[in-house]
Order: sequence, then C-alpha cells, then structure tokens
Amino acid sequence: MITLYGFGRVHPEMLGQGRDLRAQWALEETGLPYRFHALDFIAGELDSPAYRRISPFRQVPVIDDDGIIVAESGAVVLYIAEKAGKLIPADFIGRIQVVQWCFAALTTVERPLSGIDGIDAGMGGVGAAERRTVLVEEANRWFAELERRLDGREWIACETFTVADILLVTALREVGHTDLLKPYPRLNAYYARALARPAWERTRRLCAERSGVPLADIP
Ligand SMILES: N[C@@H](CCC(=O)N[C@@H](CS)C(=O)NCC(=O)O)C(=O)O
Repeated sequence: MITLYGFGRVHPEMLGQGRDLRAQWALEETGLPYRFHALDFIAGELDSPAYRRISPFRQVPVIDDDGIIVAESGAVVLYIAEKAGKLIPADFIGRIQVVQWCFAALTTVERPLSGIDGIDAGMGGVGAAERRTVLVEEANRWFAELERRLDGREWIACETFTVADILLVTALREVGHTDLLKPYPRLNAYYARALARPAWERTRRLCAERSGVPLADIP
C-alpha cells in the first residue's frame, strides 16, 4: 500500500499550502488505498535521519509504495496516475500531452507564483516590492497564454481531468489570496471548476482534520 509522507503539525501560515496536498488530491481522485504519514514540521521531523533517507531535499511529498520511493510532487502524481491507470490517458500522445503540461505547471507557471507567494508571506527581503512587480508581469504573461489555451477546453492537457490539472491548479492556489486571476475569465472558471471537485474537497477536509483546525482555515 502507498504511504504518503506529508505535513502534520506546521506553522499556521503553512496550513493547506503543502505540495503534499497534490499527492493526496491525486490519491483521492483515483481511489487507490493509502495511508498518510503526518510529519511534525515544527519539531523538525523532516530533518530526522529516517526522513533524510527517503527525501532527497528533506521536503514533502514523498511516497513509499511497499519499498518503491518517489519524491517530487510532479513525479509522485505521475506515479499515482500510472499505478491507478487514471488521471492520464492510455495512448502515447495523450500521455505526452499530460507530461508536457505537468512540466509547464511546475517549471513555467509555478515559478513566479511561488515567488509572489513568498514575498506576500513576508519572506521577500530587500527589494521585494520591485521583484514582485517583475514576477506579476511574468505571471500575467503565462496567464494570458493559459487563457488562450482554455478557449473551448475544459481541462488543460486532455479532454478529461488529469494530473496536469492537479499540478497547474495547485500552482495557481499559490496566488489564491490575490486578485491576479481576475482578469482571465476562462482561467478563473477553470480554477473554480477544478477546486469544486469532490476529491479536492475531501483532500481539504482530511488536511483540516489532521491539523486539528476548522475546514475554513484550509484555503
Ligand atoms: N520541488 C518539490 C518542492 C517540495 C516543497 O517545496 N515542499 C515544501 C512544502 S510545499 C517543504 O517540504 N518545505 C519544508 C522545507 O523545505 O523545509 C516538489 O514539487 O515536490
């Protein structure tokens, strides 16, 4: 059975923001059986010798599928999709489309968004305001292209919902506290459509339960 290593106790501002939720969302979508191993971030459990052995950068998520260890949220959700035979098409071209959009989400779209998120969380340091302006400009460039891509499409890579949508939408969540998505109606509708999925709602609820907070505290 898959064990998903993710955040247990975290600082309040980190609640519901971990990339472990990408993996849990994929697991909830597929229905694969799994257990969640909650790591106490505040107590330094990510730095323990046991966790160092399975996580190359001492971060979440990692999965251990009866001895098969996979780290990095992109690789983890692709593993889950492959194992379940869900959230990725069976044909070669369809699969490559999904891989392309997984990379796009993680290496193109997410980069400026996590920069903006970090600055807004007060971790910007000197010159943060100027850097934020540049990052917003870059984000708008990618948003405009996503808006174009979503013309007449429900999901980003294929006709059906895939792990590429999980990665893209969770990247977009990093600016969910801003109004940056507002000028893009198709992107906005896509974002809302994805987050309305019952598997995401379950993921949020499970996160709230293990964190001991009300559901409303999980953005
Ligand atoms: N590239 C990695 C990034 C993982 C990552 O940033 N994990 C964060 C939580 S979202 C983490 O574990 N932070 C704790 C730390 O770095 O000490 C992935 O996509 O899985």
